[in-house]
Amino acid sequence: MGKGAISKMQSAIKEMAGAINYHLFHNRVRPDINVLYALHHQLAKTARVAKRMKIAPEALEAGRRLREQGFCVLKSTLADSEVNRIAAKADTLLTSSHLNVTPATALSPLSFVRNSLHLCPEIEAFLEDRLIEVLPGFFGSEAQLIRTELYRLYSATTEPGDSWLWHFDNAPAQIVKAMVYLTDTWEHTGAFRLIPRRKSRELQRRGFWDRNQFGALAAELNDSRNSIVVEGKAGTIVLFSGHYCIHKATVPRRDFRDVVVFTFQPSFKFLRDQLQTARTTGDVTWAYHRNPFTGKPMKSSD
Ligand SMILES: O=C(O)CCC(=O)C(=O)O
Repeated sequence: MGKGAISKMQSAIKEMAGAINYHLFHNRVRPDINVLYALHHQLAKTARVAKRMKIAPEALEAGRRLREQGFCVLKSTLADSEVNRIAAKADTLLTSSHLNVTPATALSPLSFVRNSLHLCPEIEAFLEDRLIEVLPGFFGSEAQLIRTELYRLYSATTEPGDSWLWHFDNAPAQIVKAMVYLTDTWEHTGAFRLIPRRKSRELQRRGFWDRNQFGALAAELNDSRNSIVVEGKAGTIVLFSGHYCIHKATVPRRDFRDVVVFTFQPSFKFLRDQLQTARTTGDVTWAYHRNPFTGKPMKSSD
C-alpha cells in the first residue's frame, strides 16, 4: 500500500473515532479525557457515600433541577449591602489600569481581571453563601473550583463573535459553571441566555455544534420561545452546564454587566479546604482539558 493510501486510511480512522466519541460523549474532547472524567466522578461519588455524608434537601433539589434542565437559578442569601460591597470592589478593579486587567476592545467589548480570586478575594463570599452547600447536590460528590473569571460586558454597536454566539462549551459532562451577577441584570443590560438541556440536545442531534455554522437552525436558536433570558438583581447565581446547554452572552443595549464565573468539577476533597490553597497561590486558572486525577494538562483534541 502506498504512503498516500495509508495516510488516507489513517485520517478516515481518525474521523470515525471522532464521530464515535461525539456520539458517545456529545463533545469534541478526546475520548480518554471523557473516560477519565467519568471514572473520576464515579470514584468521587463513592468516596462521599463511604464517608456517609448527608446532602441537605435544598441542595438535592437544586442538583435535580440542574441535572434535568441543565441550569438552575439561585438567589444569594448575602445582604444587599454585602453584595454591593463586593460589586464595588470588582468595579474598582475592572475600571483600573492594573496590569492584570485586560481592557475591552471594539472586537471584544469585554474587560476582564486575571488572577481575580487573588485580586478580589471578596468574591469567595458567593462560594460560602450557596455554592459550597449546593454543588454536592448536583455532583453527588465534593466539588473543586477549576477556574474563576471576573469580567464586564460593555455595549457595542455590533454583535461580536465568540461567546456572543450560541455555543456549547467543549467540555466533559462533569463540568458546571456558576455565574454570579454583580450588577442588576435585565434583558437590555446583557442578560445571559440559555437553551434548556432537552431542546439543546435536540438541536445538537439535528446538527448544531459549531457556533459559526448554525445554518438552517438559526431561526430556532434565535426563537425566544426556545431560550431563557436570565434576569436578576446583583447576587443572582446561575448554575449551568455549558456541556448540556447551548448558551450565549448578549451585548447590553444600555449600561454594562459585571459577573464572576466559577467553573467546577467533581472532587474527593472539600471545596473549602482547597480554597485555602487557592488563596495563597492566587487564581485558579485551569483549562477544561486536564487529567482530573492529577490536574496535569492533556492535549484537548486530536
Ligand atoms: O457572559 C455571558 O453571558 C456568557 C458566558 C459564556 O458564554 C460562557 O461562560 O461560556
